[in-house]
Amino acid sequence: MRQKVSVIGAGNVGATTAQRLAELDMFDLALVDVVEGLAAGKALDLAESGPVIGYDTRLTGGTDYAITKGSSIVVITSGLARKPGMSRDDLVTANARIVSEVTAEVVKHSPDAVLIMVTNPLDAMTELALRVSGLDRFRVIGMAGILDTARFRSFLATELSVSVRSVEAYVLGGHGDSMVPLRGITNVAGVPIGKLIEAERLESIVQRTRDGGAEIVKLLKTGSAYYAPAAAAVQMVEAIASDRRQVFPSAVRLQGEYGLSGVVMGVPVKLGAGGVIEVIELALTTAEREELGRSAEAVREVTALLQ
Ligand code: TXD
Repeated sequence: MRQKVSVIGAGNVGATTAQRLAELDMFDLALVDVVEGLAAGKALDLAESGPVIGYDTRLTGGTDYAITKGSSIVVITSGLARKPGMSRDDLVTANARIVSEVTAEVVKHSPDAVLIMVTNPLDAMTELALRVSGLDRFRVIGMAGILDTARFRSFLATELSVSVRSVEAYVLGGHGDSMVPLRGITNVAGVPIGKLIEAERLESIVQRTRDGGAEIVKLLKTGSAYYAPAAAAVQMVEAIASDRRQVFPSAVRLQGEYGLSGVVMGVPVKLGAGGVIEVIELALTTAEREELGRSAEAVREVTALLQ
C-alpha cells in the first residue's frame, strides 16, 4: 500500500505541491480546500493527467477532512498570501485562525502524521500548529529554509556562471527579513564564497536573498511565489517518506540547540521517517551566531502576537 500524503489548501502552493507529488507516482494523495469544488476539481484534473504523464497516483479532493484519514504526512498551505507592500508578519491574525482550525481537523483524522507547515508567517504558524496538535516538536516542521537557500544558491550560481548543483549553502533563522545566510560555509566545489565574490557584491546577493519573496510578490502583484516553495515542500515529503536522512534547513522548535530555546526557526535538520531525526549544529562564526540570536528575537516578536 502506498503512503498517504494530504495537502491542505488547493491554491498556488498547494496545487503545485500536489502536482509534483502526483508525478512522483509514490503516494496516494488527498487535497482539501475550504472553497467548494476547488480541491475536488484540481484533484480530478491531476488524476486525468496520469495517463499522459504516466502515473497511477490515486487522488481525492474535497472540503471534508475525512478524505485525509490515515495520512503519514500532511502539508499545510492554507491561508492568505502576501500582496505587494505586505510583510509576511502582516498575515498573522488571519492565518492563525485558519491554521488552528485546519491543524485540529488534520490531527483528528491522522494523529500520527508528520506536519509540514508552509503558511506564513512561517515560524509563528509552525509554533501554532505545534501547540494545537500537541505533537512532538520533531513532527511539526516548517518549510522555508530550503526555499531561502535555493534562492541564495540560484543567485550565486548565476553570478559565477556555475551549476546550481555545485553551490553549497545554508540559510538559517526566521523566514523573514532577519534570515541568516551563512557566508562562512557557503562554497562552490569546496572553494569558500568569500574567495570568489568580493564582499560588497556578496552582501548585495545576500540582500536579494532576504528580499527574494518580496521580489516575486512585486512582479506577480496578485500573489506570492509557488513553484520553488512547492518544490521545496516536496523535497521534504520525499526525504521523510523514504527515510532518506538528508540534511535540510527547516524550521523546528529549538530546545537548547544553537543556545536557543522555545523558539521555532530554521536550522539544519536530518529528515527521515517520523520527521526530524536530529538537529545538526554547525560551527558558526561569532557574527553568524549574533545574527541568529537577532533573528530569534524577531521570530519571538511575531509569535507573541499569537496569544
Ligand atoms: O516559504 C514559505 N513557507 C512560503 C509560504 C512560500 C510561499 C507561500 N507561503 C505562504 O503559503 C503564503 O504566504 C500563504 O500564507 C500560504 C499559501 O500560499 P499560496 O500562494 O498557495 O496562496 P493561495 O493561492 O491564496 O492559496 C491558499 C489556499 C486558497 O485556495 C484558500 O481557499 C485556502 O488556502 N484556504 C483554506 N483551505 C482550507 N481551510 C481553510 N480554513 C482555508 N482558508 C483558506
